[in-house]
Amino acid sequence: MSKTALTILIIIVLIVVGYFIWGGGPAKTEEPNLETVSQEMPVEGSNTPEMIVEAGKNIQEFDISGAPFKFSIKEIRVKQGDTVRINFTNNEGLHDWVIDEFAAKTKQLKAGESETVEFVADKKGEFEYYCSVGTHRAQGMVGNLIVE
Ligand SMILES: [Cu+2]
Repeated sequence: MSKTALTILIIIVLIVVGYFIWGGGPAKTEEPNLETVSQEMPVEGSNTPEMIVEAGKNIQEFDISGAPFKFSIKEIRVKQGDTVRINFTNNEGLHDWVIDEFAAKTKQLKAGESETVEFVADKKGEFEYYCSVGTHRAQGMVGNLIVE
């Protein structure tokens, strides 16, 4: 091996060793401690909606089931302008889910059937939703939609 080749080899070894000592190795830069900002969602029992933002609209989704003669959720609360999506499931008997002021209603569903209705809560106030089958409404199969 010639002297030149040996010199080049030594230089290469020094460069490689130097790289590992000072340059390379695992990066030890301290990652900034990213504080996770946890947003507390208000808990309002079972009528807390699942909030979905979809194509620019705020969708408040509620799963409501019906049985003689009641709805599983007696009160739902949304903000004016929200899109309200009701996933209505009938557990027993024949029922529907109707809200006159927003012209939204499901078909009359048999036990085990489900239907989804969607509408925009474009006015503030308190509105009653109910089951339109027979005298169910008078028997207490009602609930309140509150638009704030
Ligand atoms: Cu009913």
